[in-house]
Amino acid sequence: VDKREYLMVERRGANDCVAVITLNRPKALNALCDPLMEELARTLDEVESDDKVAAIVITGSEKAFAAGADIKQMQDLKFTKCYSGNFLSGWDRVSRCKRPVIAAVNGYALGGGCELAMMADIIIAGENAKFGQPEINLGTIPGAGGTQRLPRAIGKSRAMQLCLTGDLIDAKQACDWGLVSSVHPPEKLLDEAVSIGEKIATKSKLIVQMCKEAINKSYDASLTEGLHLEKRLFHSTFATNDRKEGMDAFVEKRKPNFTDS
Ligand code: CO8
Repeated sequence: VDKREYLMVERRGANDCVAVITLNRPKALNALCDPLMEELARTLDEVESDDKVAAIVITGSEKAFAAGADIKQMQDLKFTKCYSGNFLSGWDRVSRCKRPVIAAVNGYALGGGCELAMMADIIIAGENAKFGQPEINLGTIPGAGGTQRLPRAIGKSRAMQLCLTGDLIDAKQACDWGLVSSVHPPEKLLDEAVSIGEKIATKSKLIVQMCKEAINKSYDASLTEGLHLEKRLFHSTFATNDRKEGMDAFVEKRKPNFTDS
């Protein structure tokens, strides 16, 4: 395990194909301060440039995935500095990963923590997880996608209710509402995330990247635009060796041997 200032990095799964990044700022329940987010961004640059890595897991502790942006860091911040310094502009690095990102959420995922989880491609939760956008209690609003990604995930009425009341929901509710894809005993959560990553690692990285790009487009494009991109990416798969290999292997009743090309 490579221990850094605010996080730990390790390789898990067959052939070290899954990079696990564990947020590690226990004294502040993994509150997201600028140096932590900068370290996360640098770490993502690093793991993404490693060809062995097919998927990335981001997790926290059993008590907290992340309890939000660092309130102490924001306490005395003024509008002028926020605006002119473009506060939080680099926080969306996770949403720009080319490899699939799985957020494994135990404990609190609040405010910026919930937003960080929503930047991942897949969220799975421990039974003890709690999600919410409590910014309203602090006299502010979500600033890293909560007002945009949450309604897309769970619908307008539920997102409004969470953001306007600041109420938290538990893992079961989050799963029923479609924010997370599955719920697990807390101690088994990381293994489950790694095994999803391992399964993805058996596919072609190139085609996985295209599929992820197409699905993410559904988040912010019109249906016509999204369908157009999907069709173009689908067509593009026919320019790859892996598409030919996948179909050959099916017809020859054998396992495909993808080369990410
Ligand atoms: N920021 C800074 N410190 C925090 C934060 C936080 N968000 N959350 C917890 N801490 C600190 C506490 O101050 C405490 O430190 P200390 O021991 O020095 O007093 C320590 O972590 C432990 O916390 P608690 O004693 O409060 O632990 P409890 O188990 O009693 O309570 C809670 C846990 C319920 C999670 C509680 O800590 C809490 O309510 N935290 C704040 C949750 C919150 O409001 N989050 C939203 C923050 S605002 C935000 O995220 C804005 C997003 C804007 C964009 C962000 C871009 C990503």
